Amino acid sequence: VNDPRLQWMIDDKYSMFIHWGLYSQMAGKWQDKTYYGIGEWLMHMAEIPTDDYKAYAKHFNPEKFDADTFAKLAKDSGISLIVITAKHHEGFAMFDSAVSDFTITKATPFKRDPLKELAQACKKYGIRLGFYYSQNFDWTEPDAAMYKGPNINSHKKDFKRYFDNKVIPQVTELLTNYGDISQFWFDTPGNMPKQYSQALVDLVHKYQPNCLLNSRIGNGLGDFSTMGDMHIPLKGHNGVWESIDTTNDSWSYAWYDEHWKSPKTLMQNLIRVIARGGLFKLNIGPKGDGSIPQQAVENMSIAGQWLAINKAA
Ligand code: FUL
Repeated sequence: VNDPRLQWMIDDKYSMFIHWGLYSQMAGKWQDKTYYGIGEWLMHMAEIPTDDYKAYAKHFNPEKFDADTFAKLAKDSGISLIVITAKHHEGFAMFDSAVSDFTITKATPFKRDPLKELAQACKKYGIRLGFYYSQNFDWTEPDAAMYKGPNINSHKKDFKRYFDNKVIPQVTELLTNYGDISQFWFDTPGNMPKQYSQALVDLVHKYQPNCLLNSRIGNGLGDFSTMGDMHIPLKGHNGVWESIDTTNDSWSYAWYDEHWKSPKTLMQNLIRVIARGGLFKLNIGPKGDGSIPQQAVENMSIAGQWLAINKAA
């Protein structure tokens, strides 16, 4: 590798992904109707009006959330990095943010900042922390990509306004209030112009020069490549690359998704990725109450056991 900052990732090979947000509480269901697909896309699939979606935050009270459980699961699974959704396409901040009221600290009865608690737990267990942030899609912001709310036809989109007033300040908060951040995982850049991807690179480098960026920052930037969702390239890929997979079908928790991958399937995926020179990121979707489905826990640690044996050999 040319960039020595990437060495720890290459050595570790295995990381944990967590999809957790307001959608986890909805669990794939809106007004008694189930929308099959991926849980975190519920707002889009069910065409939930922005105001109704935002108002739902008062039902989100993940009292079973225990940051130590996640850090310990990582440790026990031989994982050195946890990347958690700070803001997904739904636009909801899972952290305390000064520039939005649509946050877990202000809009829910829970009021706590789970990312702060996770940062502390990670520190305690010696686990690295990373954040997922949806920079281009934000379904609650009229100026962001893919907004479908009221007045969508009469609204004159100004992406820069959304970017300057929400993305830059929130990413800054995430880079300055949570200690060392090892990875910033951006997503779905679509046609976002290069100046925005570059602004994010610069911002991350300014505050956390060792923080690594994935290719979904867009426009050919980023320190390593993330393959398409659940894709394992037949012949590997150039440079440092990762495959992302999940323990069942959906990334976030959905009540109907009992399609847990068998240990054998997960093991095969992991081995294919590692053998082709890649890194493996495996996702779990905690429930709306903050607890982790037991199968997800088991799948996470099984893959880690194999890796531990083979790294030692
Ligand atoms: C995708 C997103 O749209 C999904 O919701 C999920 O976060 C996955 C890891 O990336 O492209």
